[in-house]
Order: sequence, then structure tokens, then C-alpha cells
Amino acid sequence: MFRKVLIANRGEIALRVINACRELGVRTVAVYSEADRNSLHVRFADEAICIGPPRPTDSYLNVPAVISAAEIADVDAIHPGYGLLSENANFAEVCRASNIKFIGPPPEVTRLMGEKEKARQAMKKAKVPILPGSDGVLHTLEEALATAEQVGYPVILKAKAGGGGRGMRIVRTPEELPNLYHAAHAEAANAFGNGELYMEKFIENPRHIEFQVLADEHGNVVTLFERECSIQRRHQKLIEEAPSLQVSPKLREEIGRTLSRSLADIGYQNAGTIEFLMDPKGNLYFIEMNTRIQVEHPVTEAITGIDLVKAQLRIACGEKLSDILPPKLEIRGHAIECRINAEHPRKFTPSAGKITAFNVPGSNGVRVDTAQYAEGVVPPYYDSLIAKLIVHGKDRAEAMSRMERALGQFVVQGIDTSIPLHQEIFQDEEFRAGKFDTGFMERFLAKRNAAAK
Ligand code: MV4
Repeated sequence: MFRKVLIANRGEIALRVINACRELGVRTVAVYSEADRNSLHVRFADEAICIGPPRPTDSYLNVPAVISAAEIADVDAIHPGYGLLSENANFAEVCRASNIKFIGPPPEVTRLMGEKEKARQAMKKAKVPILPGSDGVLHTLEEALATAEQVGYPVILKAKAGGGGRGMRIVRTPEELPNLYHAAHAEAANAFGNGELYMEKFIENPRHIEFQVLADEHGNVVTLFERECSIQRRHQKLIEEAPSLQVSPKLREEIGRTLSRSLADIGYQNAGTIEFLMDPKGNLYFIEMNTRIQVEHPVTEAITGIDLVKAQLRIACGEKLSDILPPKLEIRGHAIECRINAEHPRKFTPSAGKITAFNVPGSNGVRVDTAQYAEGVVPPYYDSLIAKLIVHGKDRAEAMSRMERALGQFVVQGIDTSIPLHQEIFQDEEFRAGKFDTGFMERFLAKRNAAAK
């Protein structure tokens, strides 16, 4: 096992990685910005190094600053967490050149998956189902028009360098394609420094379902089932659960088998997530791959009993999956996660400031991942996620009941949080029935606004 690991992140995920390291007897090095001096990841790591001013580009995203800290502390490896540098292939390359193990896939694979159209073609080649669309990027408006004609409207334009919903345009008729094509191209060029677009058949209000995988460095891949992530607003997930009520054992097994084979072909390593859209008929289509540990990984941990972060560390040390995982993988019960954000529950405006009271729920089937505490401060510079509330029960009904109880006992004073929003969602009939798609939040908020008037 590694002797010492640097955690290139902050907040709850930095603490989560520190905890996994501690269980494996690995020394930890935190890095922090000037705004995070009093953060728990700094307090609970064995060592901590300040890497710059509050703005992420001046600290957590500053590659020379992070690498310098790693060299000064003399670490064997860096865990990037999620966001920040986690899917930056250049950073992984600098780690490699500095003889520091990057805990994640090789930079070549990260780069492939970051180019969304290349990822799509790689998955197609490996027999993972994809949506009808362009073969590679579109070169001209004429090519876009011809492809749309062939695929059938509506279609969606996506940026090759995009992902996560940025720079997309839904096109419903040939008349509106020229304007939307040029707008999407300009927006992508501006946002990502690359204006290249590709096209897919547009699925109206799809479900968003993703599969967790683990791959070792010896060519072995396992799929740890799926997560249902359709409860999102403006591409920010709010609630995730596992398993998905919409995925039958047969479909789960089929996709799992296909993914294991295709990711082995691609040379994938470490933890990863494959995002799918589900159409109203229940078919799954690959859209993107995330080459990092994800925010919502605890719901998979709950239903499988596997510590995914410890698995990441052991894989990065060269251990085999057969030595890390139990011989048989099974789904145990049902898990749900609520993302508790520091934001106004109706206006969704960010809420920074000092937390004056903080009570974390616990007891049967409840897990809270947070780096916040009473008297702690939520700085205005970063992501608004301040806690993840995860519940596990024998079935979805038990998980829901535990979530309602835990939300009621989660007290945060001094700042606004999304806790009241979650409590309302858990009262919603459509949510409770489990019959929702990515249009859920829009419908829910419209209903709520109508009721308030
Ligand atoms: C789609 C789609 C429908 N059809 N792709 C959103 C996040 C990003 N990872 C991909 N996303 C979508 N891709 C096809 N072919 C619907 C979404 C989508 C969405 C798109 C536009 C506006 C809001 C959305 C909300 C959820 C999902």
C-alpha cells in the first residue's frame, strides 16, 4: 500500500478520502486555500499545506502549486476526488512525469472520455448501445442538416469538448437548425476553446441512469450495478438512488456484461461511471463516461457493501479486483442520497456564511458525509454542496421513511439549505411512486409555484 497520499480536493470528499486512507494505514496530506484554513479536511489530515488564495484557479486548480505540495510532502500518490483536477488529463500526465501515482485511469483514457464524440464512437465499437446520430463530429451545416434528416427530428447538438449539459441545443425542425448550429458552435468555442459539435437523436424527458464500474490494472472489470439520477435541476443532481426501479435484472445483467467487456477493451482502470439515457420504452443508451469517483458513490457503497474509495487506492497500488471484492456481488436493499446544498430552497441562490447550529442525523441506516460543523464557514468561492445524507433500508419504502426522519433531524442554522426542498420532494406522489424522469423537477417546481399563489 502507499505510504503517503495527497488529497487534491476540499470539503466532504477530501474527508472521505482521508477516512479511506486511515483505514488502510496510509498517511494523508491535505492541501487548502486561504479560505479553507479552518476546514475539517485540514484538521483531520496528518499534514496540511496551504496552496494559495481562495479562488479555485489560484489554489485547487493550480497544477504547479499542487505538484509542489506533493513533492515537498514526498507523497507516493494523489487522489483528486471529484470536480477540480479529477478529469484533467494534463494533470494526470504531470503526475506521471513527477513519479507520483495519479489515483484514477491513465491520462490517455481520461482524454478519450473527455472528447465526448470519441467516447461515443469507442463505446459503439465495443457494442455498447448508443443513440442514432453523427459518426464523429459535424464539419458543416450541410452535414448537420443531412444527419438530422437521416436520424429524424428532434435532434440534439452537443459539444465534443462539453459534457454535463453545457453547450447543448435541442433542434425540432430543419428551419431552426442553422441558427442553433451556429449558436452552439460559438458557445462551445467560447466555453471550451473547441467549437466542434456532434449530433444525437433527442429523447424527450429521458431517465438518467448510470452504472458504476471498477477496473484493476490487470484487465479485470466489474460493474457494481446502477444509480437512478433523474432528480436534477439545471444539470445539478439533487437526489440519487440505487438500484433503479426501472432497470430489470435482465437489463442490469446485460449492460453489466457489455460494459465489463468494453471497458476492458478500452483499457479502463480504477473507478468510473457510465451515463445512460433511458427512453420511455426502457432502452438504455450510452451518453458519457465520467472517469472519477462521483458525488453519489455512497448509494452504491450502501447496496453493495464495497468501499469504493478504498478500492480506488488498492487498485492504484496494483491489487487485483479478485483480492479486493467479495466472490459474489449482490444488491442488498435500497439506498437514497439527498445532496444538501447551501442555497435558498425556493430561489436556489447560493448561501455562504457562518453556520451557527449544526445537528447531524444518525442511527439506523443513516450516513452523513460532510466537512461542515457548528461555527464552520461556507465560503462563497466553491460548490454549494455542504453535506450528503444517505439512507439505506431493506427496500425503497424503508429508505424513504428513514430519509424523512433524518431530514427532520438535520438542523443547519445561519445559512439557507436545500433541506426543506428535499422534505417537499419526499411528499410528492410522483416521487414516492418512483415513476419519474429528468422532467420531474420542472413539473415539481411548477406545481409548487402554482400552489403558492
Ligand atoms: C440528452 C437528452 C436527450 N437526448 N441527449 C443532460 C446532461 C448531459 N450529460 C446530457 N443531457 C441530456 N442529453 C439526448 N440524445 C437530454 C439531456 C437532458 C437535458 C437536455 C437539455 C436540457 C435539459 C436536460 C435535462 C436532463 C437531461
